[in-house]
Amino acid sequence: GRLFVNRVFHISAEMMFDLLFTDSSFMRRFMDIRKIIGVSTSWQREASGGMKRTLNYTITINNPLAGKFSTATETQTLYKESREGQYYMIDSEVYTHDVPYHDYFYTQNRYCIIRNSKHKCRLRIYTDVKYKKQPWGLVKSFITKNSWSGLEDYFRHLGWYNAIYLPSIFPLHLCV
Ligand code: YK8
Repeated sequence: GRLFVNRVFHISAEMMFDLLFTDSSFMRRFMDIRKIIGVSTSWQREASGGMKRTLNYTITINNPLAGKFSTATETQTLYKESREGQYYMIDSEVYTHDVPYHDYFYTQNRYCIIRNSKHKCRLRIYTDVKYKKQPWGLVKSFITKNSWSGLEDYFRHLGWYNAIYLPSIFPLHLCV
């Protein structure tokens, strides 16, 4: 996997969670710009003690090897070890249904939000491309390469948009 974001932001951990994982105006505007259109369910408590929500959306793709759009399903799990205002760990699995070889792979993103002080938190986003069935070696490297480039673009944009949208949360430092 890869660590795409590892930064300190000048907002509380709780606010970072709200920005990224609720139907916030931040996320709505970001998805507008990325041309991601969809619906999400609200967080539901699980028997295991964690929380879950599902997002269904259509993404606009600018990879010439794929179609212009794909539907996607994202399942987010907020771990029960999370502590409000202190520490949040969210795993998200993203299935893109209409891209070549879509039945072979999905993407797993892990978001960690860690409180630094009252008005500071660290955001870490770790991503991995997972295989449901083992493709031919060449196909596998093709999928991996194309997924990384799309993901890198998305998360770089998310980090920058975050900084621009709220100047007060400009990243204090970048330490990847
Ligand atoms: C979520 C991973 C792969 C996919 C894409 C697939 C091309 C396949 C090409 C063939 C287009 C918002 C991505 C990047 C689309 C966007 C997905 C996003 C960014 C020839 C092999 C959507 C996070 C996320 C996870 C997976 C990303 C897809 O919040 O390259």
